[in-house]
Amino acid sequence: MLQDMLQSRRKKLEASLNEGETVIIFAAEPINYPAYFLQESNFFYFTGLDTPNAVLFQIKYKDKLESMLFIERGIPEREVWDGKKTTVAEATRESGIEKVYYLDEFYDKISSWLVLTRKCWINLGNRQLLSSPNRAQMFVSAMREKNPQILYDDTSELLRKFRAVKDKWEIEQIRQAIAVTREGILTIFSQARARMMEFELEAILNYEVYRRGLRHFGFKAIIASGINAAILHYIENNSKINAGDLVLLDVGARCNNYSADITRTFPVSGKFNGRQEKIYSAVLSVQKAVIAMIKPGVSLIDLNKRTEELITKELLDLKLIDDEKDFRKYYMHSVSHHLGLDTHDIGARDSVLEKGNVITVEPGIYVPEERIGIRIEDDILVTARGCEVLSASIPKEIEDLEKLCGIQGGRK
Ligand SMILES: [Mn+2]
Repeated sequence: MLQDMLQSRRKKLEASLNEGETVIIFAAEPINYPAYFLQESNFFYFTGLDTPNAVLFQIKYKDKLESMLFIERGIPEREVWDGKKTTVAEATRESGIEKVYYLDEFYDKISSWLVLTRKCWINLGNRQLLSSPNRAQMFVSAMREKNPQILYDDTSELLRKFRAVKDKWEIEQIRQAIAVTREGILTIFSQARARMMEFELEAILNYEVYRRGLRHFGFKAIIASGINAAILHYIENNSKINAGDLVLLDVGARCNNYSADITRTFPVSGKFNGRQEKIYSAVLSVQKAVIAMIKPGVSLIDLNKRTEELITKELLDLKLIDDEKDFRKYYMHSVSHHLGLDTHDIGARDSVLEKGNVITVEPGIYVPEERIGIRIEDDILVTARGCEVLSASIPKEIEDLEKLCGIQGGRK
């Protein structure tokens, strides 16, 4: 099924390119070898391959997309140490690309095509002032002299509209990532106790995800208890959880490079106190109201505006602010982003929703002076007439959380 999808993605690319336009995508380099390799998202999108250091070259010529894939040549003496490289046969079979060559043939094979190229889309990425250039940037510098007629642009501009609409296979991967993340969250709900360290909950999450066959996460888990939950990007996860604290989990396993992104906030002792319950209910009702708005034609800007209005009203009711203008003091971020190969997936911040988009909805209220930070985040698929909450089976109602979480009094 992935092979069919890869084929149809390349067909769509073929239809959208002008004659003589070229797309060059460099795969990721194995920087943290051997600990962790994460493929470059655009490369994965068109090849389905986790092969490091490869290059995908595509050009539209005579109305047809020519695709060529370049991979590292396996050297037997090295493979004794590093393991086998992807072979030409494997790369062809998995990607469906027939023309697979070795990297040392790259310039020979592409030079005659580059003469025909006016415009080249390439994954340049960002150039940091002091860092060394990446392979795409080095390639462009080298080609400027040989083929000065070529105009270069970053692939993200071109591929935004492709990747924002998920195909069936992609939605399946996100569902699977969510299903596995759910198991981790439910186990944390049942095993978390006061006086545990936050990183113990991270260990539970890791174990539950690993043992279901997923090895990676979309991002470093945020496991934040009490006042730490009011620090938006708290990733230290190294505090002791106090009895009575709320614990915020912002977590997401990755399945075939597609990420889940879920936030739940729960009472470690198994019961919300009055104030926690009030603030939690406020966040939950805002979240539900915003999710109810989602359908094709609504923009992320609409969702943000509505969230701000609703949160402002809640903050006034909670007596946290007296002046509407002050809502930013307790709600500092935006409510939604696209989700996919990247946790913050490409897809413009002002994009108008269409069928097949997958986005998050994640309002929060953060009150450090009361040691409370609450965020609730679900992953949502935009459907023809509305939406489907992909993470709907992960509990977030107060009575469900109180049933599932903790035993009062802490660990024996
Ligand atoms: Mn998110």
